[in-house]
Amino acid sequence: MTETVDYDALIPNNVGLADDPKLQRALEKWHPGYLDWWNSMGPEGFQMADVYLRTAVSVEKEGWAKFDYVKMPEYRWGILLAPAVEERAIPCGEHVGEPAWMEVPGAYRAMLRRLIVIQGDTEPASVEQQRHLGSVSPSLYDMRNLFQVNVEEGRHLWAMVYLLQKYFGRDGRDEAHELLERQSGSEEKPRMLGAFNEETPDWLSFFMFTYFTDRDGKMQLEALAHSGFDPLSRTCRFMLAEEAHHMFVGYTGVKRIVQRTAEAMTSAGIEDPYDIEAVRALGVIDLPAIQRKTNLHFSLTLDLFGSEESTNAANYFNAGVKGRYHEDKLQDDHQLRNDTYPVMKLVDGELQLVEVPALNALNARLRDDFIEDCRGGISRWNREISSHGIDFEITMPHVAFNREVGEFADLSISPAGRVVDAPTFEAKTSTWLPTSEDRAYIEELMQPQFEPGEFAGWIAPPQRGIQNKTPNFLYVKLP
Ligand code: BYC
Ligand code: FE
Ligand code: FE
Repeated sequence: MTETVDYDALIPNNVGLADDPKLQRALEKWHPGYLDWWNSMGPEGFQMADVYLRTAVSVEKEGWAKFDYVKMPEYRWGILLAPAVEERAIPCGEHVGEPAWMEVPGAYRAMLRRLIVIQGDTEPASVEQQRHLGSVSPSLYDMRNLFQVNVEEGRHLWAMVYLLQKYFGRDGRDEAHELLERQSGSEEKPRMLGAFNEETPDWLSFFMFTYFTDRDGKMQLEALAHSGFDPLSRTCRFMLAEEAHHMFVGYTGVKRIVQRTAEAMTSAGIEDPYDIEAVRALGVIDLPAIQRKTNLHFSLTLDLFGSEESTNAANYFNAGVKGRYHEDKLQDDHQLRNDTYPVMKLVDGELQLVEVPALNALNARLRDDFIEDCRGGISRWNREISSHGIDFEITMPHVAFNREVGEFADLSISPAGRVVDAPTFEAKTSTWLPTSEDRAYIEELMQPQFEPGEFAGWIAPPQRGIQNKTPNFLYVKLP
């Protein structure tokens, strides 16, 4: 016998859940499977810990950032939509200016379902990828941030499942079920997009992932926030508010690592960042290894934008189901019928920009917007390094480096953007991408530090804690 759950109380929502018995029934069916998934695939070993988490209980200013101790399986995964914009119009494509859809338009049902499923699939995937990291946290502060990210990605899954169950009938319920069946890295039922089947083996990878890959989340959500399907738009707008913290975790995480490395080098009198043996003897992560991780996570994330030229993307835009980044701020006809956009391609053995119809180049465009958005944090990492008098710069590799999707998938391109042959690429891989030695060394560093206010030796403490608490606040009470 199943217990009756008061879903309206359990799930903070602003979607009128109490008055929607059909949706309640669908959630009642899905919820136990979600909890099973969370308990078996979510943060391993800490389900009983009391974690100082932010919980969104409403979208109002006072409501969306309530902090308290909570055991993760009891987190209140809300279904929250950003406030409706009155008389909102479809922002792009052939229906531009028409009233936004409150229901799924029949003609675009398959398209919307697919986009929502792909978005939904990434959310639990990231939780699966990060499930082993808690046990090697460099501090309770970092552990709390990891779990905050995890519960919010869980909530993002709820957000997509809400849309599927509310608007897509039986198919939607089937898709909601499948979202709990696929598994990151699985042979038989992998997650849908490449990067979400990769491992996140250590905390440097976690920070790179939240800096780069969560930023793909930001870009895609921003584009979907301009959907003509209003419930999707409102859902994504609220998710974006949470995404900022995920990227903050990544940005500050890498910054604290390079800070610690630079400090340690300076106090030991090591000037050469490439004196790997000497740097590693200090128990910190050498800057070239950090560059290799950057190269890896950046290139994996670029693949998430799909092919540079895509008729799928053109169809999404034409239909008005997915906009561009900052669609509302762009000054053009929002239809792109006669426009072109420069896309990088290999022409006569050289990488060159080629003008192509703008409608077909929307994936390339969003990817370019992403690359711009990555710059700020990286230059602040570099300022941190140079402030310690160390001569080293972390750079974004060329867009064509190490790609498996799109234009450059079959090419061998160096991080500097030079076309090389396959054997050269092979021979250089160990300077361009993380090696097994890097992995073994970093793994060795991943020792738990669970004393309040203490931090592992390879990462500097944060400048301040979460929600005006100090870094030594008891962010996680271990059972
Ligand atoms: N891996 O026409 P194309 C996030 C497939 S992250 C495997 O270029 P399209 C988060 C593609 O499906 C944001 N397959 O594709 C971050 C297509 O297959 P079919 C997630 C790939 O559709 C951190 C074929 O190749 N949200 O939220 O224009 C933590 C042809 O490609 C990949 C979204 O992505 C790949 N990387 O573009 C937690 C938004 N790339 O049709 C969460 C929704 C492409 O031939 N998704 N393929 O079977 C989309 O807008 C689009 O689906 C994509 C792909 C931009 C992903
Ligand atoms: Fe997310
Ligand atoms: Fe995220």
